[in-house]
Amino acid sequence: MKKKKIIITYGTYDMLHIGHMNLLERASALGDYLIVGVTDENYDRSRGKLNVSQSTKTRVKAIEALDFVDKVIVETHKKQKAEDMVKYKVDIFAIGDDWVGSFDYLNEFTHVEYLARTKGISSTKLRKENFKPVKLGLVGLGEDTQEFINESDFLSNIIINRIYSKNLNAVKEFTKYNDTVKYGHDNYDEFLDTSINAVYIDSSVSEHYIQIKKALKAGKHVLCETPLALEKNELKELLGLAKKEKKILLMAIKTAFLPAFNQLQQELKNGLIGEIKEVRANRTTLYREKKYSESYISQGATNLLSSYPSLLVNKILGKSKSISFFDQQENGYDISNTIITTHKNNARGISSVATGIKLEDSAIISGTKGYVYIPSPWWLTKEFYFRFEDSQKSYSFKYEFNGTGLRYMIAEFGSLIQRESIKSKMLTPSEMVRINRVSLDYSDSKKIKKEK
Ligand code: C2G
Repeated sequence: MKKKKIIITYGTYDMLHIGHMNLLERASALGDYLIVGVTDENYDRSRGKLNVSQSTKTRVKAIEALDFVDKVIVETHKKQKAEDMVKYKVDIFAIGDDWVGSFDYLNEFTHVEYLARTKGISSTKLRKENFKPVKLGLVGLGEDTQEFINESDFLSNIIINRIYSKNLNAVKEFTKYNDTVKYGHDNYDEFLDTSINAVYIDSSVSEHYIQIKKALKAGKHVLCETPLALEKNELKELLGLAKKEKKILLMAIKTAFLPAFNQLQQELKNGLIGEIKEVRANRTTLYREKKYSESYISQGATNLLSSYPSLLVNKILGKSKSISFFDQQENGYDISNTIITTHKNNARGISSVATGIKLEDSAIISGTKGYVYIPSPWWLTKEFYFRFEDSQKSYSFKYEFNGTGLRYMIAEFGSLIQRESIKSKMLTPSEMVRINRVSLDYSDSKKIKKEK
């Protein structure tokens, strides 16, 4: 029997349109069996496609429904195309001619064919016609505000034009010289009463709870720096409120949304390093050297930084059974803290955070057969290494990373709003509760010490 002629093609297929259909039909006509690789949203973000409006699941379903498509696979990483050519014994790799030259390297495995692209139609155009951009207001004016605005510029579905801060003079000064943010407020209720549909809160931690609560009640989606609340019942109340109002409440931990960080979690699932027994991660910033204000620094290293290592520990080891703190205090607040948690199967998490001492900001995930090393700063994950007893055997993973990392988080927030989905898979409400708990448990432990 003659072997079937196998064709493969790849794409995002956001808002499937006639241009995609024409290409798929033509690709299918080249052979007997058409495989379509649909890009996973995390992979799309890693290759700079930040504005995809539909989830991977929705896009896969749309392609699966097409008569001339025989098999749908999900594309998750750059090297996958070469792997797929061998795995599926592909005869022809077909792709639109906007990619001419880019995939010539695949000629080593198969025959590469570039097909004419349909003119006058694109996902970008359809997104513009079908989705209103998210109007985002900024709460708090600080050292990182401008960076947040700059990073949002890479997202076509986000518009930032308003800011609130208690400091009217600073707001006036900021809006006077800012190219995008033209409206300033020093009255929070008035700010919430405008046409914004979401807020990003980067104020002092003691203000978070009330600002989140008011924003949710006013029907706004919320992205907020950590911790979200400083009391256990407050956090529960906020999450309950978000659910009731059908609004997103997301912690602004940028690491959770980085393509490489998500890929690391995927890679760990293959069990290569055996049973995971320990996660070590540090996060230190000498804010004083970076000229941050004393009032900012006095919020304490645990409040300011612990969410990052806690994210890693929680993602890898899950819920903790116990928690202990080994802090160093100066002027009434913690300049460093080592947090040790115990977990199921006798696993442990060891994280150090500091604003007053500098540590190596790397992370190591250790298992019974090997470990993963993420170089400093691990929380801006760009690469990681699998290492074993046999030092000859090692694998490295490197990813593209653009800007300061914030854009991936803002992209997820914007996508959730547009997809009318209130939960992020990259940072779930129960993970947020566990991460926030570290700050709460630490402040409880200090209260107990004082009482004694
Ligand atoms: N396409 C087309 N005509 C259009 C728009 C797109 O023929 N007007 C083709 C593209 O050339 C591509 C396919 O439709 O072959 C999917 O396009 P996108 O969804 O934009 O995906 P893309 O970013 O091109 O994916 O691994 C992913 C691939 O490398 C490329």
